[in-house]
Amino acid sequence: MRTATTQMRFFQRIVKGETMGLKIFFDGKLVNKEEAVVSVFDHGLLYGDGVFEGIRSYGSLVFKLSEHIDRLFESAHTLMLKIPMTKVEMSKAVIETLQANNLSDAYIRLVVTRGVGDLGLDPRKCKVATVFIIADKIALYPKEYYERGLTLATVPTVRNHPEALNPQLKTLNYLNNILAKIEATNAGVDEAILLNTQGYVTECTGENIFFVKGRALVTPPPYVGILKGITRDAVMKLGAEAGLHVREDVFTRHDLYTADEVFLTGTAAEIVPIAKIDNRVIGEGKPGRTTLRLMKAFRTITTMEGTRYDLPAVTRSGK
Ligand code: PXG
Repeated sequence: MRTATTQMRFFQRIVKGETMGLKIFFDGKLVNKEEAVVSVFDHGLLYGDGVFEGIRSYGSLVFKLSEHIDRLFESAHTLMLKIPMTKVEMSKAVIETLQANNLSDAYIRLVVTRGVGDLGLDPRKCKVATVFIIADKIALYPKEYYERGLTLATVPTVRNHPEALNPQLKTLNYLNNILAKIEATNAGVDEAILLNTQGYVTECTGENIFFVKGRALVTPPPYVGILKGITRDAVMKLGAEAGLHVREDVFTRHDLYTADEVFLTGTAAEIVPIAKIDNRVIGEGKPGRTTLRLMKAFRTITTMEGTRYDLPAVTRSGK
C-alpha cells in the first residue's frame, strides 16, 4: 500500500517534470536551477534595468531565433547595456539550453540585466551584465480560449508614452503592462487593451492587436506605442499572402467594436480570437473565418520554419 502510494507520487512528479533538474544557462555556463541565483544588488532587480525575450521552439525548430536575438540586442543598444556575448554565441547558448533540458517544444526566456552595482541607480557602477536563459515546457493557454474567444476591456492605465519609455524596448520594466493586467482582472475580463495618451488603440499587456474589416487586416503602427511583435510581423506576411489588404493604421475603440473580427498575436499565445470588447460583441462573437485561416497558416509555418537542433535522447533518423 505504502509502496504503491510512493510510486504514484513518483510518477506524478515525473509528469510535472520535477524529477528532472532544470538546467539554466547562467553567466556563460549551464547550471542546476538551484544555482542560478541573482544578487540582491543586481540592477535588474533593483531598478528593472535590463532586457528580455520570450522565444518558442516547435518540434526541435526555434521559431524566428535571429529576429528575437536582433530585438534583444537592439533594446540593449538603446539602453547602452553591453551584452557580454556575440549574437552567434547567444543563439548557440539558446540551443545548448534546449538540448541540456531535452526539450523539443519549449518556451525560452532570455534575460540580460545591467548586473551587480551599488544601491544608486547609476548604471556605470555595474561592471558586467548578468545573462541567463531558461528553457522550459510551454504552458499553453487553455483550448477554450481559442474556441470561444477572449473578452477584453480597455483599461484606465495608458500605454507608456514613447518619449518616456518606448514600448519598442523590451525591458524588464513591465509595470505599465502589469497595472493594465490588474485592471482587466478587476473588470472581470481576460485581457486589457491599452490606449495611448491620444486615445488610440496600442496593444494588450503581452500581445499585439489586429482587426479584420472586409478584406482589410489592420494593426497599429509602432509610433502609437507598441512592441513590434515578431508574431505580428509573421501574421502581417501571412495576411498579405492570403490576399488581405494589410495595413498599419491608427484606430480607436469604435473601429474595434465595429470590426468583423479581432485577434491578438504573441509568442506564447500565437493567434488568439476575441469575442467581446468592453461588453460589445465582436462580429459573430466567436472566432471568425479569417482568424481561423490565419491560425492554421501560422501553425503550418511554425512546423516548417526555424533553427533546427538535435536532441540527445531522440533518434537521429530525422537528421
Ligand atoms: N506586446 C508586448 C508588450 C509584449 O510583451 C508582444 C506584444 C508580442 O510580441 P511577440 O514578439 O512575442 O510576438 C509582447 C510579447 C506573456 C508575455 O506572458 C508576453 C511577452 C512578454 C512577457 C510575457 O504573454 N511579450
